[in-house]
Amino acid sequence: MSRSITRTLGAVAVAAAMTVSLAACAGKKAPAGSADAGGQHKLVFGFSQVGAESGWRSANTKSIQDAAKAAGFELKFSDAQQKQENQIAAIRSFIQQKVDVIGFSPVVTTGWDTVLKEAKTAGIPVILTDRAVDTQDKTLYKTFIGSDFVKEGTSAGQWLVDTEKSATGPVNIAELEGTTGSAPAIDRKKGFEDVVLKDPKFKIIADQTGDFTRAKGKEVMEAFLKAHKDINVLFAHNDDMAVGAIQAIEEAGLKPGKDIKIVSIDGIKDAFQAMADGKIEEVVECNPLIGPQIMDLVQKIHDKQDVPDRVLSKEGVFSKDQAAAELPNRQY
Ligand code: GZL
Repeated sequence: MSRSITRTLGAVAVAAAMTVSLAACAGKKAPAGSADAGGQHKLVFGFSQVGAESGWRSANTKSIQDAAKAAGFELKFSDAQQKQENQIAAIRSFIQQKVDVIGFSPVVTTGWDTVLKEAKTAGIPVILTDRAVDTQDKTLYKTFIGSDFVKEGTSAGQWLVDTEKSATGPVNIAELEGTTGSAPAIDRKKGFEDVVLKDPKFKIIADQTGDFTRAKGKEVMEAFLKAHKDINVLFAHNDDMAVGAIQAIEEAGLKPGKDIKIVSIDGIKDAFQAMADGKIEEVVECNPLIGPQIMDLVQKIHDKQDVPDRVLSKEGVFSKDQAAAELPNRQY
């Protein structure tokens, strides 16, 4: 066979091989994970967590990690240290690694469309957990599993209205808000204030973010107490800030539960202990233990099954007279 024909056939063979491999790359993404014992591709789930700012968050992280292991998924986990830029970088890394499904709890509600469009273009489905995003394009994620934060705020507000129904007022309220721009901070504030501020005897005289942490909650409460000698009630958007505030109240020589009544949200063990000690009056539960439900949704999404647009977490409301009995049951 002439040299020129051999060369031509060789070039055609190489081109054909390239086309197949490119088609393989373009059509079916190479899976990111390893195979399991049976040689099956392990589902790879990339998850970007807000951070480790509170007892709630630590319990949520453990629930996700334990549930991913139980489901036999390969979990690529990233802690964003409460910075949106770190979450965006993590999601881009998951896209580069061609994970099967991406999940994240968005630290704030805005600024996600660009990176979520990149995930959609890469053909990687996204699940929102715990907190929502503010987007017009609902095709950017498959489902959102988390609490109804407005309802949590309403529950806290209704407790205060019921507790103070015979008071003529003024009832002066200090509000320790969660992370500025986060769904729980926005919605808990809305739910609480929509109920409470209907009655002019209730006045919010101090209102600032404590970023959901104990340290910041204590620091801001110290400032509140320096500026105001007439605080009657503290509404804390989470228990960690409430526990920090209790330290500030006691260091100021005041009695939490007597001089300042506290209502908080999450339901961590330390808050139940504070209720049992008479320092917190009411805790609205916010359930972090949603790992198993998340993995069930991840599997369904991966298998191209339909999933609900919205999955609500189940949770309750507890008052201090229930605390001692409930404390042994608390899982976080
Ligand atoms: C609520 C969650 C909040 C908790 C805080 O679902 O996003 O973030 O209330 C946590 O404890 O920091």
